[in-house]
Amino acid sequence: MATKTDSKIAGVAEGKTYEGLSREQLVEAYRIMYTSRRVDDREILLKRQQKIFFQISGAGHEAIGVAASFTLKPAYDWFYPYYRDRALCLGLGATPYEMLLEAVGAADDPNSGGRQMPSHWSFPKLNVVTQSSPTGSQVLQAVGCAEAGRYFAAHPDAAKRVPGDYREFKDVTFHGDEVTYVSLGDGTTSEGEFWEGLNTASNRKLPLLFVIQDNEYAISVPVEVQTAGGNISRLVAGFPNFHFEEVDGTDPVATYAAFRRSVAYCRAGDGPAFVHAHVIRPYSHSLSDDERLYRPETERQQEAARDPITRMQMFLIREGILDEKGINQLEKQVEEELQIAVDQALDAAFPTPETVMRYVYSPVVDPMSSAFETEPVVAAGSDGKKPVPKTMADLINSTLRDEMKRDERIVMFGEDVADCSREQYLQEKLIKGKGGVFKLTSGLQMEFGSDRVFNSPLAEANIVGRATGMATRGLKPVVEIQFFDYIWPAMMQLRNELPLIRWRSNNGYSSPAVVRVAIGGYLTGGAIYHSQCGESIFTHIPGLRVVFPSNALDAAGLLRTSIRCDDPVLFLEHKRLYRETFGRAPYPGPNYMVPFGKAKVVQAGTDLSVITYGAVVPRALQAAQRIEREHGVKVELIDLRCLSPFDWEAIAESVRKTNRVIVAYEDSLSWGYGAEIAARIADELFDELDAPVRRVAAKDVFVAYQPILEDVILPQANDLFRAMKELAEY
Ligand SMILES: Cc1ncc(C[n+]2csc(CCOP(=O)(O)OP(=O)(O)O)c2C)c(N)n1
Ligand SMILES: [Mg+2]
Repeated sequence: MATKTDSKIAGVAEGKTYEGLSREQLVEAYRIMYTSRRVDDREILLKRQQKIFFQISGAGHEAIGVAASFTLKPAYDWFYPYYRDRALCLGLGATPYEMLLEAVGAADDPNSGGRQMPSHWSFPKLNVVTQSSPTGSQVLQAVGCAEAGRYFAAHPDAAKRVPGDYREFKDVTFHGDEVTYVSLGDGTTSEGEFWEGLNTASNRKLPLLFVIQDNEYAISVPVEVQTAGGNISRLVAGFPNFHFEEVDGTDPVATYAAFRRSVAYCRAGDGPAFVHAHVIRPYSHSLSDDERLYRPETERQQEAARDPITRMQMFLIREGILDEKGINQLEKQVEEELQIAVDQALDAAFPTPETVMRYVYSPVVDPMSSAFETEPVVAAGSDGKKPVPKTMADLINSTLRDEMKRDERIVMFGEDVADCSREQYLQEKLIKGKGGVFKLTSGLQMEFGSDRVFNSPLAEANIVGRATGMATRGLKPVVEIQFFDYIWPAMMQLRNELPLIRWRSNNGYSSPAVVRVAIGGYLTGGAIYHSQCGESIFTHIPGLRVVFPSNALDAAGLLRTSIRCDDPVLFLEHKRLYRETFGRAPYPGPNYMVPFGKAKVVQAGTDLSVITYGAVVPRALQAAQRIEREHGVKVELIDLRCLSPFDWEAIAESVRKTNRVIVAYEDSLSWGYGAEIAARIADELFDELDAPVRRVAAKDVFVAYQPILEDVILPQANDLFRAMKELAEY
């Protein structure tokens, strides 16, 4: 518990306690609540003076923060708060100055270095984890955080620092009885991710404390519109393993009691707890909102009567804990301290423009460096025979196995990735086990156990959100999205969370998880929802590495780099290439790595360049061989392998040599990945070109089921051949 003992307040009487709170603690509670309210008031003034640029307050929610901070431990428990949690952060030990630094956008803002709006908390020294603006996206990360704590408690050796990969730079701390706090508003309980979080917390009996701060409004939308029946407690009551509390969250003593019981339940390992606290929202939603437009004066007045600050004041006086003089003295002290903090914050230096790109990626591990470039070491086959070339699926499976052996922080989950969730069937050897719909994780649960390889619910946000929370704690989740076509429920996490953890916290946190995804078409019958590409949607996200190998050897090398590096990676595995004859290779050994951003020249040539990747590589190769045979045109075929970062140097070098270039990709033509490459060639290599830049890609339509239609929609070797011929003749 964070308490200040330095100041003696007049009129504090000893003796009686209130739900276990001493009179000193109650004075301290009031100090935190009052400070919180006054920081809001000062920020509102600063916003009106245009010295800060946004304001959202914790007004009305202060008692919750005090109760939570008095029952949880900073730098021991973990915190996924939301923007109304100012009093919580103050109670844990953050200072008004540190908060005001975020409001002014200062370089030294400990939350984000001037990158996030005010009240977007991140205090690494307290275990308050970087928060974003999307409502509810913190819930599944908090689930992952709680799971990570449990995992490290069961595998303490995994927490060790190990030189040579991301582990060298990640301090892992954990406690066997730690609790993870996650809070959200009443409106946010309408988000699907909230329900996914409840489901997993309940099912896994996680030490996760859900706190619903119910001020009855989500901006202007009242709670009865959000929540069936108007009360979230009634709706969640059926979740097993929970301890539930519903409390008047404007009453610090009652709220404290509810938290004390809830935290004890979580800490004992009995399961998650759910505190539903009824609060008020006296200052409109934010400074951009005027609630008088949708709430009549009568309703606002009724609410004001429950203001936790005045209630607490009256309580202290009534109980003889502080007299009026004591209250005035405390408030004066807070004002004086706050004034100093405001003056200091207004004097703080701003971040300089050249820092904007800092911490998009890890500043300590460079996956493009030569440290990630190793030679294959191929063991002889049995009886000294030549080693057998293996499929991409085989080599991915072997790479995962060897990395799991090497690094105990790796956990794997996703839909169907386990061999068998009902372990006894495995133990009794009644079944062979599944290990993924494409069998890429086959045998891993059997070898490494069910706490390292397990099935997730059928919920993609759940997979990526939990992975993000786990990786923030230092685990290395290597999770699977079964089909690229179904990645979209995870889009909030993939666009707004996972790749942003480091940058938005100014390197306070990082989340280097690996998301493996089965992608692509050419399946004959894959149809609309088992054939999609769409990689450019993800290469458009700063902070995310995107890899797309075309053959077994590259898949092994790039997957190992993905796992050992310190950035989040989207690892795209083409389903059609999993078991293709093209591109098989013997296993290149347990340390084979390919650096990111290095293309491969599949075939050297002098007449025209084809820049491509994935399943178009074998098709382009076929076309290139034919055009050389039939027309003597020598094509230089470049496989990018890694899409973000991509190897611009290799492209430029090739175009300078051939002066003609085709950019080919499987995704639909318009706005596709190749559009960026083509634009950059036109921009930077215009003088080198003897012909226009050409693109060969799918039609601007989804992939149809009937093979005749699929063939005409996706780019084929014949399309590439035609384009090569035209361009060579141009
Ligand atoms: C996913 C998402 N949708 C919409 C918004 C815009 N928005 C910000 S806060 C908010 C209302 C949140 O209400 P509630 O969960 O009740 O929390 P409160 O602000 O009342 O404490 C909305 C709609 C957002 N930030 N994120
Ligand atoms: Mg609300």
